Amino acid sequence: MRIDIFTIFPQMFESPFAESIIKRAQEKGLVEIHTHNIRDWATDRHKTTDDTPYGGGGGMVMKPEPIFAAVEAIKGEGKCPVILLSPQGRVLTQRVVEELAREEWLMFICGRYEGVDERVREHLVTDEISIGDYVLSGGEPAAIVVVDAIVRLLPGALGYERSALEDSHATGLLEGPHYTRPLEFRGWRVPEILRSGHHARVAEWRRRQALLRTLARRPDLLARAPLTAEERAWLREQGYEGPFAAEEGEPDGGEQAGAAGGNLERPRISR
Ligand code: 9D3
Repeated sequence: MRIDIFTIFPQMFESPFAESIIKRAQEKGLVEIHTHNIRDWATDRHKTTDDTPYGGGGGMVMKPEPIFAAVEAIKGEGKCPVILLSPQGRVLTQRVVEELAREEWLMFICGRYEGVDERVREHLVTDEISIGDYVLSGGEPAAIVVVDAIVRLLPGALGYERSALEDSHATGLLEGPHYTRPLEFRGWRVPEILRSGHHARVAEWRRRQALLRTLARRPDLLARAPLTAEERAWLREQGYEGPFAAEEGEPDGGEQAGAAGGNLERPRISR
């Protein structure tokens, strides 16, 4: 995969991309990441990338010419999604990440100030993504988040780390507790079941812990998680009163699947 990022702060990407999984994925040739300074395509003496908004109202807007010039110079006759990171974009989910991870070439434009000239959105951008409902100072931290989530899904990117298939968001549930040595720390002991050696019972305990934690913290996820009939019944006993998704093989929606989230498909397993 090739990723091009357009920004007025290319240095913001240096250390995040020079560590851990993203670093190794680049070394292995799984992804090639290029950052471009939009300012390099500004043509005036002061390398201006922003200007005051027509109609007034304070703040600054990113000018269209340097952004078009930068993206067109790199794109050439090629074709690829051109994604604007913006608070008005569709909200990033693991499903969106999986969709983007299937592309061969992606471009990201990072906005700053109050936003970018609308003609960039209308005539250059093919997709717009937000990473959630909170205010960032620009698109750069969002681009780092999106690239991180994509790169770890590229085949071969995860070494001995847990596979992407086991991700909590692939099971549709939060993860339960994890423990390592020492067996006793400040008087707090590791649950006995984990030392029992009964693999099936350990697996069942972990699944129950995941269900309990999801019920306590993110009950909205239970509406979409793939759950067995037994698990649903058990969750009802634990006090869950919300909807469930269809079971494997069931014709449709179970009891009003997705009514809470509006997302009717269950989380996809990536290959
Ligand atoms: C002061 C201007 N804001 C009114 C509240 C609008 C605004 C414009 C630009 C707010 C934030 C930004 C900069 N943010 C991004 O470019 C951004 C972002 C975000 O703020 N939250 C979540 N995802 C993203 S993706 C890009």
